[in-house]
Amino acid sequence: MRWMKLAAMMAVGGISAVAWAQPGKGGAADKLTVGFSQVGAESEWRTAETQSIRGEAEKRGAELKFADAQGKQVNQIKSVKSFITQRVNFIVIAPVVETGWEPVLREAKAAKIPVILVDRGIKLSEAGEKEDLYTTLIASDFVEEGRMAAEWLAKTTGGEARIVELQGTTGSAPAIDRQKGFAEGIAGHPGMKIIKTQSADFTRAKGKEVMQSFIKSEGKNITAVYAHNDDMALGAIQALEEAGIKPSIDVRVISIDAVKGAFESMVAGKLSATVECNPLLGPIVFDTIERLRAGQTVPRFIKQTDRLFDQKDAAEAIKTREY
Ligand code: GZL
Repeated sequence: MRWMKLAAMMAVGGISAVAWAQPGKGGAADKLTVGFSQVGAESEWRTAETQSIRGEAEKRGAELKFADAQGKQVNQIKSVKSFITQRVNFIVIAPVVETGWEPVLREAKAAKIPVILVDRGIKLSEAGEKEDLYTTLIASDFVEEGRMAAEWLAKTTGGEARIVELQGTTGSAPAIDRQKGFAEGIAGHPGMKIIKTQSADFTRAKGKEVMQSFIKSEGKNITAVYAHNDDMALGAIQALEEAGIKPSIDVRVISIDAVKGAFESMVAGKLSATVECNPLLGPIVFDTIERLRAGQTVPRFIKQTDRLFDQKDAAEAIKTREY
């Protein structure tokens, strides 16, 4: 069929095209089937992303086979294998961790099913990098998000802060890169030190628990909290308040995601600032699929733009937030 021949002709390097046949019964007129392997439901952000992708599939009349991995890569790999067996047209993966993907991506490639990574990237071996194992990554730049958080904290503290850090899921791209970006951002400020850092797995409950342990060991020594997502920050705020410490006044709290709960907390004068990481990726995921089906090429990395919000602009911004 036309778009398949077009795709085959678009033999390009550097940017991605679907240069192989699409499985499924027949032409582009067939109902599009997409297998989506989702990390889980660990945060407000994750829920918003799932709703966006599900909603867009419905809007476009595509069949979405959805698999929630409950935070386990083994479940994601099982789901991807099942999508291959079911001969879906495209596979979309939000990879819970960066490594361990090459074997199953090779199976998808052998089955001629294009893979789109959404919201988190992966690390491939040198050989893997050359095998064109996924078509594109649609995500934010987490290193940039970490830098933005650090720069805001440096500016508002005059470069003096004793920081405790709540890391996201160990081995995940956002945890690795947000830690990297923040460290780079404070490197130029000798008065800014990370005095404790630990994973709280992107959840509110763990964020509270780890923050309680930080308060126990560091107490009044803490002047700032950097959380890799809002859910952990909101848990940390609960721990601060229960210890009689005023969030944002005694201890500044900065995080990433910019979910509704974060805005409510900033309006209440508790969370100090948050860097947006847009989870509403459904439209761009399906636009990208349509471009590939039409034989067009897409960039290897489709970067989402982010911005920082703090208490100054929270009351106004909350009125128009979509997630
Ligand atoms: C970011 C995403 C992260 C969010 C967390 O793209 O992978 O995972 O920042 C979520 O809230 O759990």
